[in-house]
Order: sequence, then C-alpha cells, then structure tokens
Amino acid sequence: RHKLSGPELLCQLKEMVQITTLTPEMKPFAGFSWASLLPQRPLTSDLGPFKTCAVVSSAGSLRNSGLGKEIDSHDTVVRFNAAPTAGFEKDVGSKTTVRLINSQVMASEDHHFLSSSLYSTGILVAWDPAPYSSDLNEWYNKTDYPIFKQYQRYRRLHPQQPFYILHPSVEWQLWRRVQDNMGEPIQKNPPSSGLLGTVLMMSLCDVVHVYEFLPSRRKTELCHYYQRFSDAACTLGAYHPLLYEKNLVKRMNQGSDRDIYTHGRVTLPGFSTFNC
Ligand code: NCC
Repeated sequence: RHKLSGPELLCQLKEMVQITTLTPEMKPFAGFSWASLLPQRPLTSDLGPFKTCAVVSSAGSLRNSGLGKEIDSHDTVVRFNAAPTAGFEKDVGSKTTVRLINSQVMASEDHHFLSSSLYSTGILVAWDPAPYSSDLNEWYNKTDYPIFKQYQRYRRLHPQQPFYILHPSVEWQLWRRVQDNMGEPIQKNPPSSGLLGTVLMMSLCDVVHVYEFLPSRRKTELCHYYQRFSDAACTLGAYHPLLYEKNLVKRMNQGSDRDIYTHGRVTLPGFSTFNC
C-alpha cells in the first residue's frame, strides 16, 4: 500500500475535510425556536482569511518554553478548553482569538463555563463527540454532553460574543483521514481538539504554526502547562487517536525537525496557498 507523502496528505485534508458549522436553517434546528441563537453564517464566511496563525496545545511541555512573544506575534491565536493565559504569558502568550472547547467543558460543573471569565474573550467554537455518523438528528438525540442546552444558556448570557458549533461531519471526515493513512485500525473516537483546531486554522490562514502538539525536548509527563497533574496519556492519547494524529501532522510538517525539537513548532500551509 502506497504511503502518502506530506503534500499528498495536505491535498487529502484540503479536499476531504470541510469546515462546517451549524446555522439556523439546518434540520432539525430549523424547527426549534432557539435556532436563531446560532450564527446566521458559517464560521468560514465570517472569519479570516488571516496571514499567520498560532495553534497552542495545552501540553505540559509549554512550561518554561519562553514562547509567549513568538505566539503573540501571530495574527490569530487558538487555544483549547480551559487553557489560561493569565500567569503563563511568558510561555504561552496572552492573545486569544479563538477558543475551541469540547462539550465536556461546557457541561461539567467544575469548569463554570457560564460564568468563568476564561471563556468570555475571543470567538468560541464548540464541538461534541458525536456518534459515528454525521446525521444531525441522530446526534441531536445522542450528544455526549448536553452541548445544546449549555449553548442556549451561554448565548443568552453573552449575546454579543461570537459562538459557533462544529458540524459533526468535521470530526468524522478528519477521523477518516487519520484512519486511511495508518496501517492499523484505530479507535472510533473523534480526533482531539488539537487536531480539529489545526485543520480549522488551515482553512482560515496562510501559515499555521502549531506549538507543542509534537513534543519538543521539553517533553514531560505533566499533562497541561497550567496544572500539576501528570499522565503520559495526555500526550500519547487514550480516548483520542492522538498518537496517530501526531504521526499525520509530523508527515505534513513543512518546518525543520530542529524547530520541533527546540520550539515544539510545526509549520503547516493554509489550504488556500497550494493547489492539488
Ligand atoms: O487536554 P486538552 O484536550 O484540553 O488539550 C488540548 C489539546 O492539546 C493537545 N495536548 C494536550 C496535552 C498534552 N500533554 N499533549 C497534547 O498534545 C491535544 O491535541 C489536545 O486536544 C480535548 O481534546 O478536548 C482534550 O480535552 C480534555 C478535557 O476534556 C479538557 O481539558 C477539559 O478539562 C480531555 N481530558 C479528559 O477528558 C480527562 C482530553 O482527553 C482531550
């Protein structure tokens, strides 16, 4: 079986993963009174194009990286879930343009999603591990966490803040790319927020730098740069096919191995910058 090159993989992603977000006219949402809370237009019509974008993983290896200034020098910065900047500016920067959150963060009590100031800056994009299907009806009746209930509550409290919900087809189209490019069957769980955010930015930016998704020389079992908890599974994956995601990103990297080693930095081209 032919193993795809970096440029071939990039073309597959560009052609086979469409960044789609929920809009009010989609079924079954069109029939609900709260559908008007959804953005009128898809995210890709409202946002970008941007020149340079930084995707900041939450890995413990960002500690003592001193990458803050470099990260903030990008036009757009993406962060994940509960990852803070306050107190960590030197290593992760202070700019947050987009925050990609999973439905667990929205629903679990300890994150205080509705009231925490962590979530009130920047553009929010939420996703939920949908059943293996991209059928909105099926998903609506079987979300992993109560994403829609929390979305409605949040939107009513913060009506001015842009807040998108990813269509589940994005996660499964991306999962398919990961599976088709691996020699063995992988678990049927959606890709991590890190990979979803990376592909989201590839569709909006000319250049995407991803930080500490592929671990640098600072590699550590510390799960997050902002917590004391250690578990190697945070970097290698348990629920998410993280190891396979990282393998794919490594193959598409257009930067040097040295950049990964010293900065934990991967360089990916935006979809609009190459032809297939
Ligand atoms: O940990 P999490 O991810 O929020 O991290 C965001 C993204 O950074 C990359 N990462 C993180 C840590 C690490 N050591 N190495 C990494 O490469 C990954 O790409 C990761 O996606 C998620 O993907 O949404 C995830 O969310 C957490 C958790 O729900 C949130 O942090 C909220 O508390 C999940 N953890 C648990 O469910 C316990 C995690 O599996 C995936």
